[in-house]
Amino acid sequence: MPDFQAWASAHQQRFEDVLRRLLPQPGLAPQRLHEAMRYSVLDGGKRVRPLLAFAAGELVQAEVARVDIAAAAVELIHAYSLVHDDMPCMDNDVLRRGKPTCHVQYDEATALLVGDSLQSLAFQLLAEHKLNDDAARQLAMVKLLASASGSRGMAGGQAIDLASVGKQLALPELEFMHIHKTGALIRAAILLGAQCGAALDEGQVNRLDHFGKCVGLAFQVVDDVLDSEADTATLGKTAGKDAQQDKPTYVTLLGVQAAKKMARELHRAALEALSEFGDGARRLRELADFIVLRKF
Ligand code: GRG
Repeated sequence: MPDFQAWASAHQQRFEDVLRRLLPQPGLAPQRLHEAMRYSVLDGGKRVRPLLAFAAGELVQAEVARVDIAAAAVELIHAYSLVHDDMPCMDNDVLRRGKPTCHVQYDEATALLVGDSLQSLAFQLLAEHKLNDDAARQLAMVKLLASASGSRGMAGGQAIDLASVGKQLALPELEFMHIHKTGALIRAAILLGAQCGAALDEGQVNRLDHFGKCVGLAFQVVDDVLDSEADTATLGKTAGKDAQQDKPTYVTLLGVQAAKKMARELHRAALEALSEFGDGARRLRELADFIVLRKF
């Protein structure tokens, strides 16, 4: 069995080709929009959400070609959220994944349309490809991604985030925001990967979802720590942005040491949620380790 690094980079490389194939091809009209969509999705990013989907797919012996589509749908939603988040009306950033942000490289109207089009493409993929022999389970996947990305999920979390600038949030409020803004899509990636294979019982789905909730929050706590400690070159995005924008974070609320302790506790709880799954959950466990120990 390959070690985690070999497993992850094999998937990342294969998945890059999957995305290249699924995105509108260069030269297809409208050319500038399609070029900007490819610019925003390809050649960058850790692909954490797709890797979580692949790991969950392994747990249920799903066909990789099916998980590829589910993972691509999640990654397109993620890419759209980054493009819109970077725009002047939101976070107003110029650097993403080590490159100029979409609205800087192209223009604001194009960035808006890139996000819109990536979101539509994500749902088109889920509707167009066979992901499960049971049509009702496939329909449930469409609903899952819609609620994870919409106003009761990621977009809602973003709305709370924008409203919280300059405010002092209590820990439960900060947690509520991140469970939606970052956590909802991470949970969806895991559950969508698992929906491509053999059905899990209700208890197993709940444990997997709890794992997703813990790693989703841990991801954000680590993101806050990195924003305060790492440099721009390492992150590929502007470091220190949270403090600069007077945004409440786990670091501003708890301090760096307590935030790191919280990440360790979430890591432990995530692994605990997988304790009954046996060796099939090996890659999920390794991804939880990666998310908490990552340096970028
Ligand atoms: C615009 C509807 C809408 C939502 C935006 C996800 C999000 C909501 C904004 C991103 C801003 C941000 C820095 C969030 C913190 C955590 C996070 C999602 C970081 C970026 O994800 P990574 O680290 O990025 O997985 P890569 O580039 O590796 O894919």
